[in-house]
Amino acid sequence: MSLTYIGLGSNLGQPLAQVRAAINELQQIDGLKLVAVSPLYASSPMGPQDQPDYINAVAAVDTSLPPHDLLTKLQLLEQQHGRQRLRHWGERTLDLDILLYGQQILDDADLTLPHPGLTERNFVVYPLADIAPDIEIPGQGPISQLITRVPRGDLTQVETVRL
Ligand code: ROI
Repeated sequence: MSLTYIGLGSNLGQPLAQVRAAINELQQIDGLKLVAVSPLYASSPMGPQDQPDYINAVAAVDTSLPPHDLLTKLQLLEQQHGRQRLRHWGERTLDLDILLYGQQILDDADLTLPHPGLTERNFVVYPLADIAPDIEIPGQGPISQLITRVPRGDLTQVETVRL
């Protein structure tokens, strides 16, 4: 089993409901056990500003699925949410990103681990630190260090999640 972290994001079609539903659906995936979920946050868009605010969270899952199998399952879940991606760095119904897969470093056509955006995104770094305050990001250092370089900005906690 590998401890992995998944980033959740939505800014279309009732984002709060999308993310809540996705958390429940993650628990239905065979070979995956949800270990922890950060609070849900509202965040202003990174990228074009003429799009709605996002709801973001990070989930910790223990999984027996290899990285690419996990990716396939997550992409299926995105599609079940009628995933729309209207433009590059634009709005989306549901985005599920593998942020970290154990301490694995990987870079191929489909998957880069750790996730390349991880270290500069407030909506990833803060929720990750909520549930993994002692984690070491492979090639980057401890999260406690990273967080000092990423301003919290207008990231706002919306609700906590009970498992
Ligand atoms: N901005 C925020 N705040 N949250 C996201 O999840 C998010 N996802 C993206 C881009 C378009 C980069 N901006 C985002 O993919």
